[in-house]
Amino acid sequence: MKKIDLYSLCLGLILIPFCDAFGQLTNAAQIAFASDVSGNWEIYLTDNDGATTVNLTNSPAADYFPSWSPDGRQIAFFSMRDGNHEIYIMEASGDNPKRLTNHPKTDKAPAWSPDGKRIAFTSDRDGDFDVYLMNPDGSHLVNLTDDDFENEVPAWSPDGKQIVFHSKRELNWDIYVMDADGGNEKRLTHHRLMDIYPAWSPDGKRIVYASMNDADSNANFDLELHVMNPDGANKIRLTDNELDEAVPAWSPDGSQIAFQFEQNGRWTIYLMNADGSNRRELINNAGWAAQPKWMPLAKSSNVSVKPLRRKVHLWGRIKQQ
Ligand SMILES: [Ca+2]
Ligand SMILES: [Ca+2]
Ligand SMILES: [Ca+2]
Ligand SMILES: [Ca+2]
Repeated sequence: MKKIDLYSLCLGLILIPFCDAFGQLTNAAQIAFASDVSGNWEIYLTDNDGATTVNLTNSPAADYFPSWSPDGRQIAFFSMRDGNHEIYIMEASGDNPKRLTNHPKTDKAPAWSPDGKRIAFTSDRDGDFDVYLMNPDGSHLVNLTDDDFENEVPAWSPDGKQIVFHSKRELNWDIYVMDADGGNEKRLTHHRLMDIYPAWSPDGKRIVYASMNDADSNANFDLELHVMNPDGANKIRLTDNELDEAVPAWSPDGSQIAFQFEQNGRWTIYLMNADGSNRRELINNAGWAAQPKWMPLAKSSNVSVKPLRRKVHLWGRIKQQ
């Protein structure tokens, strides 16, 4: 059966939010994200036009924040399925989920290292949120930011030598960078409002992040996406509107950025070129959609992600009716 026939079959069930078809995604430009459209948060996979979407987690508990392994074969995420937020990994098909952390405090925001050997994440197990590292089997846990501040949402430099994160100090959030062993910490933003969710470009030359706009005459204070050099120089604003943009992620070739965009009081997912042009909608479903992460390009030509017999959502098709 051809793919188009599957779509036709599912379109007959247009009032049902998903269709239990045997569809599969192409191997190109897959984007993982989190959404609560089914009634609870799940990790989904979609292709580069958002038309076909597959639920990878299918767990009644909340599942958030996908992070690809560098070979594209696995996805780390965090979930409430065991009673509190813990870090898990699963195959990119959604199979074989494994819990890596086991602690009553919150463990969240995993980020797989470029060499695949470590997972950075955020935990408040030592009293405030710090950036930790562990192996992909949960062993060799290290607290990299053992201080009295809130340090959250680590992201790796593409060479694996540095980690960028956001931290709340002096009552506002700014972007910081440190070596991957926790040393040599440097502050990259000095802006009096919020600077959050940094992500390093695949060529290592730029960091994209969300910054709260204090320039609007109406004092709207919304978030805009910016890019800067890894030393904090050459800051450029990429978006300009009165709604929030946040949680940016680079495409593996560095040409595009996926991000969350606020619409009607909820998050949707948009794409744009890395210079801010050609802005377009990827996911706008009946719920919230957030935390887009592009599948890595490296080695992915050998990877076959075919979540057969999982529920295929057709929001994009429904949206076009
Ligand atoms: Ca879930
Ligand atoms: Ca925990
Ligand atoms: Ca700031
Ligand atoms: Ca904005």
